[in-house]
Amino acid sequence: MAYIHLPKDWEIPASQVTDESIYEDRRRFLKQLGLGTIGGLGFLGLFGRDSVAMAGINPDQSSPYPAPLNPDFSTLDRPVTPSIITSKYNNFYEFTLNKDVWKYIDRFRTKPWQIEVVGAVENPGVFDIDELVKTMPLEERFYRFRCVEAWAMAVPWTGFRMKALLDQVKPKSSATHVRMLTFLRPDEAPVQQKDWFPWPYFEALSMAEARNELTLLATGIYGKELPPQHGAPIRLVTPWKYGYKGIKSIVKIEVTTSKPRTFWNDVAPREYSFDGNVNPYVAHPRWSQARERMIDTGEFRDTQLYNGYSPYVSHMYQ
Ligand SMILES: Nc1nc2c(c(=O)[nH]1)N[C@H]1C(S)=C(S)[C@@H](COP(=O)(O)O)O[C@H]1N2
Ligand SMILES: [Mo]
Repeated sequence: MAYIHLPKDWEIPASQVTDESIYEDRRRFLKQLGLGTIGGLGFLGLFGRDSVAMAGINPDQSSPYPAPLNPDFSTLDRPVTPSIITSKYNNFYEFTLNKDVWKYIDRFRTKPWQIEVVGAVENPGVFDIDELVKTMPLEERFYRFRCVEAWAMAVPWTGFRMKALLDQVKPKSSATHVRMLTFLRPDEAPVQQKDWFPWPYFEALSMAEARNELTLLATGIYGKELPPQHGAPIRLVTPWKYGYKGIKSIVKIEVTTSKPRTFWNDVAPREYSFDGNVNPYVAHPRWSQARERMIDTGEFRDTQLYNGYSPYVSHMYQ
């Protein structure tokens, strides 16, 4: 596992770099939502500088950001990881096998972007991302995030439930799974010029997982549009699963009538299961999954079954 070397000033906890105006803006935002100071003000101190954007009501009415915070997902058991850390510590193998994806992302064009939704559905279609963010019910949620490599973070995603999109295209009764595909553009993504992996990256969920309350198609993070290294313009977020299930920069969603294969399970089946559910009791063949390391503070925490999301997901695995 790689270590990250952080400049000294990044080591200041977000709670100490958050200034008064952010508290005030955030408080006003919550009030306008009719949420008052839900969750107490404690968690507000956990925001980084980027929360200035997410805190105020955006005067640009045409922007969908910041989206309303979902009160059911407004607090976590750990501080939000500052964006300056998470935007420079990414897995996006199309660009590099190291974490410094941000250095290799300049050629990647994420606008315009369309996503095709096809397969066993009544209403297949091609959706423009600009349209989707205007028409889908965008919301903000704080989620824990756990990579199979045993590092962890906590981030505010903005997106909509995958269920909302599925309800529009209407899966047929024969539908069992949802398969998702990333772009294939070797000109823009240098590692796609290599045959080390079966590009493009592909992932899948069961229909129940796809429709689960927690499953988001994210278009934003920290109250803004996703930056390219996080999988712009649209990526999957399934917080009870290891990060590799969260396919980035999706171009196609296919509703299927049998269980699809998945990228990492094809590449190394002993190391990466189809399910990819976070589980402290099932070790990776090369390391324990009992603990996780927060990427900002370096603090170790006990891994939680389903990453702490059992109440939402355990019924799917009985
Ligand atoms: N297309 C694509 N999606 C991907 C990956 C990738 O290499 N390519 N890496 C996965 C892994 S292993 C992780 S941990 C997360 C990382 O998401 P983040 O960089 O936004 O933290 O993206 C996932 N989605
Ligand atoms: Mo990962």
